[in-house]
Amino acid sequence: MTSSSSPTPALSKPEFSLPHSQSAFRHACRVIPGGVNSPARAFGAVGGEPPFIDRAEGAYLFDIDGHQYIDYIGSWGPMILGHGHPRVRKAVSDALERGSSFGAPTVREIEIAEAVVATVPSIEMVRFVSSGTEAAMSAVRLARGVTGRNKIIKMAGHYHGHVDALLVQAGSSATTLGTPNSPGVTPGATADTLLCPFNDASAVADTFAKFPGQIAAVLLEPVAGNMGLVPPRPGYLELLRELTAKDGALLVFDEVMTGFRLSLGGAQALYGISPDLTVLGKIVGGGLPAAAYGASRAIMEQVSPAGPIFQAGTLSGNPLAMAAGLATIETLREEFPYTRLDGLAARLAEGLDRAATDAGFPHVVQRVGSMLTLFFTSEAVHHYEDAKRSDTSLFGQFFWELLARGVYLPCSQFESLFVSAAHTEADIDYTVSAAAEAFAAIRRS
Ligand code: KE4
Repeated sequence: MTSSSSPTPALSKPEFSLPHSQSAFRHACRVIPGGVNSPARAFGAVGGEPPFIDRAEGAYLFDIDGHQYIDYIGSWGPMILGHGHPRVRKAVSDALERGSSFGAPTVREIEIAEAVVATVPSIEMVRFVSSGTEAAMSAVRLARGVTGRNKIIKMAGHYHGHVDALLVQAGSSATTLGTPNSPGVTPGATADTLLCPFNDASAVADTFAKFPGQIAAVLLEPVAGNMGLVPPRPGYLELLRELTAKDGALLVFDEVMTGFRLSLGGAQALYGISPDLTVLGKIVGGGLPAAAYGASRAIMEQVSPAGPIFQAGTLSGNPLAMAAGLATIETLREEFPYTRLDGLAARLAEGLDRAATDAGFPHVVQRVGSMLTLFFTSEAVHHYEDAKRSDTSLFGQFFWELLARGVYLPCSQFESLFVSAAHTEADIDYTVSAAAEAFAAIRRS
């Protein structure tokens, strides 16, 4: 395929090879651990070596071997508007004309902070940082500082970045690569981390009963995306809200993935639950390095320099990232693509479900809004143990059969697909056709 406007690659699976990417990967491995700057990109779960991307536009990625792919990674969530949205591109280039980093405050930071306050229901004040990890780490410190308590409840299979205290049964690439509890994380760092299964409110209630008045926060992905897409059971989030309020612990929603994704106000708006603290990332930076954490004024005014709880960052509130994030949020507020995103993702989920059913592969498709996962397991996935029963070998085969047909899924069973506002029905229908072909090819092999 040549034009990025043409919606679909040829369905037939031409001899698919990645010679330039393979050469680049070998070179990368000589100077970068595993050849990548984040293990999620390493294809560890699906085997083989990753394509090296040359450029992206709209719903498409283009690799250095000339392949075009329909992109369902979307940079692992940020690219909800698609790649290279004109408004975002202009905002970043205009900002660049004025300089890339000052180490001093800018008006743009006020503008995006006000946009976040206006869109995320529970946030009255927000601090920007440079990654979701940094935002989650800062939120945990803030929760502990505000409550004067040490323990944190975390859900097995949830991922909050590579924070030492939270690398306990962590999801995403930690699970993919089999290192949910990383070497180098000391027992002391995780001594106050208490694990519960997701979607099991009685486990949380029992933990509170065991440690009354000692738990600073319950931290979770309100809709899990890092063990594959796992929605909260009906009433679960409400129970966590009650349990935390009753004990004086903070309810912390990690909305790095779900923020501005599942609705303009994120999962907390979708489910009508008001957390005490919210962690944001990905979309809030519009594809540039930015993340944030926010809460009530009373809580956030405890953060330095307003309060005693220290947190700092050289590139926090970076002008280019703020420009990209603000342009993205403003576009989402004005265009409100969520109904269309939901329709496209529903079409994809139904099509994948039909293709897997017709091919006779045990599977479950789980979706919330424009996030979804095709699990190769026969039972619904409610928590980490369910997710880990998936057939990751079959997922790897399916991944490569689709990649060879120009469809780029997230390269792990334990991730969520993302549909963007740049995807079209033609892209979705092509993906479903390619999935049917992929299943047929797997059956033949
Ligand atoms: P970062 O430090 O990667 O910006 O954010 C960490 C993080 C925190 N919280 C949630 C809910 C997240 O999903 C993430 C990061 N997500 C992964 C994808 N599942 C990022 C991909 C990667 O690690 O390269």
